[in-house]
Order: sequence, then structure tokens, then C-alpha cells
Amino acid sequence: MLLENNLLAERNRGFLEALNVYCLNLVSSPGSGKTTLLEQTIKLLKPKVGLAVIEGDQQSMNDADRIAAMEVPVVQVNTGKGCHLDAHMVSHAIKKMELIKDSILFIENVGNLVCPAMFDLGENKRVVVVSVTEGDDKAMKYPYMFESSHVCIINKIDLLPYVNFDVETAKKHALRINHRLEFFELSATSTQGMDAWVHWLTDQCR
Ligand SMILES: Nc1nc2c(ncn2[C@@H]2O[C@H](COP(=O)(O)OP(=O)(O)OP(=O)(O)O)[C@@H](O)[C@H]2O)c(=O)[nH]1
Ligand SMILES: [Mg+2]
Repeated sequence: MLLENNLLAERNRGFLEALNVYCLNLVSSPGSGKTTLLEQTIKLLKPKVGLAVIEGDQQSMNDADRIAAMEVPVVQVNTGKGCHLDAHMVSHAIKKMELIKDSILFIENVGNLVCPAMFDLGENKRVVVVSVTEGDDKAMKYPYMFESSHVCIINKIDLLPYVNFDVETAKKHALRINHRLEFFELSATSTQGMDAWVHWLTDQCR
């Protein structure tokens, strides 16, 4: 089953590469701010580059409605009892959405720090979002997600004065699992730190 997923993921990767679409897979526990981060990223990037989004949730159209409100093409995938997106679901979604050349495709995975780690979707980079309300020990407890990610966003830094979260400790744990991780510390609601993230994104798809 994983082998079949990985073969399909490679096909997705080829399909996207042919269109020069840069694809990011956003993973995190529920509520760490993936959709809010996407909304803010869209605000900053939409004038400069074509964007599209695939939303993964067990149920509801909530996140797709939020993205559609920003006039960005979006497909909602509901996984039902499933706890992650897989390459097959993404393959269907990308064929539905008429992606444009030289654009960025964001995939927001189902909120879950465990299962999505195992499933390559054909993305260029995997981005794990951790918010400061979750505790700074997540990388130790859910190592596979951090091991398989390229970027770690520490979100909700506006709440740091109110919670027991040490940014350096969180980074230290994550780097112990994956020393190549790149970090961004930001607040998707106050927009503090968003510039560095958007700058990195623009650089990546150049
Ligand atoms: N204070 C603060 N709240 C935030 C920030 N980012 C997101 N939130 C809030 O966190 C809650 C969850 O945000 P979402 O963007 O829906 O989180 P999500 O990761 O997409 O959630 P799921 O799709 O359910 O996994 C909302 O109430 C957001 O307003 C932030 O940087 N600071
Ligand atoms: Mg969401």
C-alpha cells in the first residue's frame, strides 16, 4: 500500500514538474494555524504568483470556503474516517483544478502529527507547523513528522508571553531529529515574521 502510494506520488511530482508548479505539503496537529497561515500567505503572494490549494479534512468544507473567499482555486478533499491525505487523493484533486504554469500549490493535510508523515504526496517540500500552545516537546514525541519535513514553522509567537514554550528548546529537539530543518518563527494572525517565510517561498520557486 505504501509502495503504491510512493509510485503515485512520483507521478504527481512529474505532473507538477511538467507545469513548473512548486508544491508544499503543510502538516501539523489540528488547529496549529495551517489555514490561517495560508490565508496570510495568499494575501502577500497572490499579486505576484499563481496559487492553488488542496484542503484535506475528515469532514466539512470550512477550510476550502476560507480559501475560496480569497479567490484562489481550491479543492476540498474529505477523507471520512481516514486520518491523512494520500497520493491517490491528490492525483484526483490536481486533475480537477486546472493548475496554471509557474504557480504554487499548497496542500493542507489533515490535522494529525502521526499518519501524514508516512505518505508522500508528490510535494517538493514538507512544512510542519507547530504552534506555541502545543508544548516545545513535539519533535521528541512525533519524530517521523519532523524527520520527513524540510521546514518547521513555529506559529502563534504572539502568544509566547502567555505560555510555557521555549523556542530554543523546541528547535533543539527538532534539530536532534532532523539537522537539516529550516525554521520560521511567526504569527499568522499578527503577521510578525511572515515576510521571511514569504521571501523564502518566492526564492524557492524561482
Ligand atoms: N493567537 C494566534 N492565533 C492563531 C494564529 N494562527 C492561527 N490562530 C488561531 O488558531 C485557530 C486555528 O487556526 P486554523 O488556521 O484553523 O488551524 P488549522 O491548522 O488550519 O486547523 P485544522 O485545519 O483544523 O487542522 C484559529 O482560531 C486561528 O485564529 C496565530 O499566529 N496566533
Ligand atoms: Mg485548517
